[in-house]
Amino acid sequence: MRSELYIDGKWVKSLKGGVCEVINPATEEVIQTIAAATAEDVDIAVRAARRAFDQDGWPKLSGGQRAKYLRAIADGIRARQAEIARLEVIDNGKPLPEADWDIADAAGCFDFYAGLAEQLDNNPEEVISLADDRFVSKAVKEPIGVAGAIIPWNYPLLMAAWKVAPALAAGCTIVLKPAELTSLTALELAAIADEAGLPPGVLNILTGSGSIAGQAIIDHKGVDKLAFTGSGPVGSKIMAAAARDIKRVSLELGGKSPFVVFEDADIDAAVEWIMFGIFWNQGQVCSATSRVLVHQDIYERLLARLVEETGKIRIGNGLDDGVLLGPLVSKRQYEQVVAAIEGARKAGATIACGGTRPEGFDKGYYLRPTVLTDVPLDSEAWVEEIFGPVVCIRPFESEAEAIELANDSRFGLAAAVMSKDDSRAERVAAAFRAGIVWINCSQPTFTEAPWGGYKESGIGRELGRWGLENYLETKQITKYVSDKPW
Ligand code: TXE
Repeated sequence: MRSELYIDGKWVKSLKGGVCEVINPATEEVIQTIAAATAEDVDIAVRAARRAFDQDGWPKLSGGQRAKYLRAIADGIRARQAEIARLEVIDNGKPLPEADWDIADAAGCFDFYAGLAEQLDNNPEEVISLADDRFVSKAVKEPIGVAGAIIPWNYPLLMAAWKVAPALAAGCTIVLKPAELTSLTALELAAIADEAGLPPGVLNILTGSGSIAGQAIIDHKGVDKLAFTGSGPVGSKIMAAAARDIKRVSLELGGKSPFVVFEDADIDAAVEWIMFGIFWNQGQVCSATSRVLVHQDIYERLLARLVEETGKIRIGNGLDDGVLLGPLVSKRQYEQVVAAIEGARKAGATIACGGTRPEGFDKGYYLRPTVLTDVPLDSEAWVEEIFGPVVCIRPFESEAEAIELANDSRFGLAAAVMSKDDSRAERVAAAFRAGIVWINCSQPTFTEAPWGGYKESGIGRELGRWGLENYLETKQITKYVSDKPW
């Protein structure tokens, strides 16, 4: 396990020597201490990233040359997949098969952006047709510069990949801060990039707190672009910091995503997707479909099946075979989710199942998966992101009512609809005010497809070619080609 900062191609201690503790959420034991970077460490890292961008030639490499590094990183992740997946489990708590999937997906993300880096070589400029033929004009894409990226704890390595892979593919250099709760696999990523021979300064990974290391990154004048995934309040701070220096900014924030199930849907399939949509990763998923709206004709039957199936979910240490639900990531997150359930109960909601610690666990931040009914529409439980294994479910009468309830949110990250009537499903999908819409499923995520939210769920899109655009500027080059004097 690594514990130092990775700056300018070297492993170094924080200048002030501070550390943070890493706690295994399944056992509550401290498993490691990691360096806590300060503003001085961040300054050294940003200067290294600047030098790598401005002088050492990373953006001048062809896309194909950068792709070779990205593919080497993908191979490096895959070569150590099993070991990194276990590290993710002891750091974050998620079940091992989920961690294994995340790590494979992170490797796939590097391969995907290697492909897009290569395409930059084939299609570097776009000729623009002008009404005035005395000029010819073209648009070229160039990397923005130094990216400062800050990521959360729910998908530690995958979120690092979503930022690092497109930034490097575009020709940017990057300073990344993982969440203080879950930094171990990001440090392994640094080690893998180092083994892949990535030039010094191109990728810098600094562990530490949000208020010190994170704040220093977002405030640094040497950073040209901020990329963030995390909570809304911190997203606002990041946008305010970006506004001061007109930094480019992309934000992926929270959600309270709806899942609309019509009366013609298969109940068993719907229950499976509902559970996947809210219990995967202990519900600590920005796109979790945490508000389920079910047509009144099947509501009671579906609810009964959901409660029955939820009761069968095996809870335990993510490293144990057959476990489907691990502990929440931290004591704070556990307490926050428990408080949200208690708040819902006080507001008049009924706890159909869950809501308490499972029996037999005296250590670890475990919580039974929870289904809430009769949740008032103006209560916090219905309106705010809970970020835990807690779903609110209510009946609706008509398509119009379902759409209205679904869109009645300040968030707009994701939304799902289930119906055998394809034209109805497409109609509802079109009516959702959300950046990601699933029909007859919930949560599948593809590196090739755009990811991001409407409204307070964020700005910009990650993944796919949109993710690369996040790290590119567009330059207009116009030439006067007429023989006649101007
Ligand atoms: O997030 P924070 P927290 C939501 C979810 C959760 C809540 C709180 O509802 O319950 O946020 O989680 C860094 N300058 N999501 O407190 O604080 C911090 O160090 C710069 C949804 O853990 O937003 C970490 O690296 N950086 C979300 C990152 O921001 C700062 C996933 C995220 O932490 C900073 C996680 C500052 N001033 C939580 N303060 C999603 N969209 O998936 C903190 N950070």
